[in-house]
Order: sequence, then structure tokens, then C-alpha cells
Amino acid sequence: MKTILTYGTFDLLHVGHVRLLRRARAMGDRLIVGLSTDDFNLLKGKKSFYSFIRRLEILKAIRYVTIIIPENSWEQKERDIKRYSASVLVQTTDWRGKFDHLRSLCKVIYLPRTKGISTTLIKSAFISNARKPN
Ligand code: C2G
Repeated sequence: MKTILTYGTFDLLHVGHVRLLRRARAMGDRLIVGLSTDDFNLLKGKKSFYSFIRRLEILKAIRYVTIIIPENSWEQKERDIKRYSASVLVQTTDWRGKFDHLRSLCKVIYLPRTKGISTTLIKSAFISNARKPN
């Protein structure tokens, strides 16, 4: 059983998230996602639109995802890799190098992000449309 591990906030789920999950799942037999809690988002300097509970409900509906665990801290990755015997940690190139210290425990792969889509873009699109007079 080859276990793949990835972490993220996954707010306002979009194709960038789904393609990441699909690519990560394709690397093994099961994909475990560490979903950033609302408190951890604050540590990441992020305020998600959806609460952890809503993001969890949405992520559960994605067929590439096997197990979802809360991501509460930067340090938990080492424990999670051991606890779930993960073979691969997958993040994207914006994190390149940040998790290389975990290479002694498992493969660490940084995939390219999907261009042209982000939660920030979606939020700003809603805001600019909301400002347009009818
Ligand atoms: N993603 C992507 N392409 C996009 C947007 C997001 O591949 N256009 C990926 C991100 O790189 C990440 C995952 O989708 O791998 C979830 O995105 P975020 O919620 O923005 O993840 P992030 O805040 O980078 O959390 O400990 C690691 C962090 O929790 C990573």
C-alpha cells in the first residue's frame, strides 16, 4: 500500500486543487490530505472563506482523497509520515525546498501549480463583480 501525503487549505475548491489531488493520488494507492485548520491558516497568514468544517465536507466529496486529517502545525508532517507510512510527500513548487528536511523519511515531490487559477483570484473576481452597478 503506497501512501501519498499532501497538505493544504483547499478553500473555494477549484481545478487547481482537484488537479493536484488527482496527480498526487495517481502516484500511489491512497492519498491522505492534511487539511489546514482555521487556526493553522492564521499561522499561514491565510483567512479562508469556508470554515474547516465546510472545507472538510467539500474535500470528502473528491474521489481522489482517501483520508483527511487536520493540519494543525508545520511540525506534524514528520509524525504523519511515520504514522501513515507515507512513501511520498507532495506539495507544489511554491514550497520548493521547504520540506526537503523530510527526505530522510520519504520522497518529497514539488509539482507545478495549475496556472491561471487561485482562491485569491476567485475572491477578487467576486468582489469586482459585486461592485458593478446593475
Ligand atoms: N494548487 C495548485 N494549483 C493552483 C492552486 C493550488 O496546484 N492553481 C495546489 C497548492 O499548491 C496546494 C494545494 O493545491 O498543493 C492546496 O492549495 P492551498 O490550499 O493554497 O495550499 P497551501 O496554502 O499552499 O497549503 O503545509 C503545507 C501547506 O498547508 C500548503
